Amino acid sequence: MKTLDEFQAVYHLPLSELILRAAGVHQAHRGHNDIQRCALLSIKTGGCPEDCKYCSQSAHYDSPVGREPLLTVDEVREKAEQAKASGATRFCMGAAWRAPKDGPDFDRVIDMVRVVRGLGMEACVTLGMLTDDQARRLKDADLTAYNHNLDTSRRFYPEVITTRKYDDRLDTLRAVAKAGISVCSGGIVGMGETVDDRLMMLAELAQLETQPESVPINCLMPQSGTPLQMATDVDSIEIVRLIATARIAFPKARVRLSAGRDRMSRELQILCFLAGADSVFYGDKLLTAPNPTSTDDAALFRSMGLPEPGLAAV
Ligand code: SAM
Ligand code: DTB
Ligand code: SF4
Repeated sequence: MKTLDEFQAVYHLPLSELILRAAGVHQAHRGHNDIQRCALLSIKTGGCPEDCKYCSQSAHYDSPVGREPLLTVDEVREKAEQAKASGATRFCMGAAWRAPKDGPDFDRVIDMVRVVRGLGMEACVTLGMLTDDQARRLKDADLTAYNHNLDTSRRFYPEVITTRKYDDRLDTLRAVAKAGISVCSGGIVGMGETVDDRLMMLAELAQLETQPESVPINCLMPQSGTPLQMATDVDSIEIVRLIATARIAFPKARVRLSAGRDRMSRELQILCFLAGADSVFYGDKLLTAPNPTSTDDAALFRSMGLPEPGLAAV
C-alpha cells in the first residue's frame, strides 16, 4: 500500500471486514497479547521556537506550561528505573527543541541514552531536526529508535506549523534511517484535517525507503493557550479505522495508541487493540499532559486477560 487510492480502498471497507483484516495481519506478525509499554519523559520542557499549533511547549503561545532546563542524567536514571520497575520496556525522552545544538546539552542526551540502554530498556528520543553526524552519535550510544512525526499530510502541514517544512521532517527521517536507527513516525488526528489528510500521511510514511518501526497515532489533546485549544474530538470509529489501516499498511510496525487515551473509554481502547494497535504510552504523564494512571492501565489489561507487566515477554 503506497498510494492514497490504495489507502482509501482499505480505510472505507465495511468496518467489520476492516477490523478482521487488520486483526489477521496482526495475528500473522505478532499476536494480540503483546502490547508494548513505553514510558515517556520530558527531559527539556517549554520555550520551543517552533509554532506547532497543538503544542503546549511552543514559545509562540500563552500556555501555562513553564520552561524547565535540561534534566540531569541522574534525574533521568531515576525515572527510567521507576519506569522499568512499573513494567515499561521502552523509555522515550522528548526535548522541546527545534534541533539539538552540539555541545554539552547534546553530550548529556547521549549519556542519558547510554544510561537507559544500560538498564536493559529500549531507548527512544525526540529532539527535533537532526544532522547526519548527530544521528551517528545517537546510534553509537545504541539508541533504539528516533521519534519524529510527520503529524499530518503535506498539504495540511502549513495550517499547523509554519516554522519548518515537511521536507525538513523527511530529511531528518532519512538521516535517522541512514544511521541505522529505527524510525518512529506518525501523527496527530483532530486538528481540523480530513480523513484523506490522515491517509496521505500514512501514504508518505509507506513511501519512505525505510519503513517505520513504530507509528504513533496521537489524538489531539487540546492545550490551553494554543490555537487548537477549542478543537473537538475525532469520531471514535474514525480512530479505529485509521489504526486498522495503519496495521494493514505496516504489518511489522508497532502501532502506538498514543496521546489522548485518558479520554477514551475502555471499550474504544480495546477496539483499537483489536484493530491492531499494539503499543501505548504507560505512566501517569505524557510530556506535559495527563495519561491514564498505571492503575487504570493495569485494570484495562486485566480486563483484557493480559499478563501483568513484566511477565508479558515470558
Ligand atoms: N520537539 C520535538 C518534535 O516536535 O519533533 C519532539 C516533541 S513533540 C511534543 C512530539 C510529538 O508529540 C509531536 O510531533 C506531536 O505529534 C505530539 N504532540 C504534541 N503535542 C500534542 C498534543 N497536544 N496532542 C497530541 N499530540 C501531541
Ligand atoms: C508521540 O507521537 N507522542 C508523544 C511522543 N511522540 C513524544 C508526545 C505526546 C505529547 C502529548 C502532549 C503533551 O504531553 O504535551
Ligand atoms: Fe516544539 Fe515539538 Fe512542541 Fe513543535 S511539537 S512546539 S517542535 S516541542
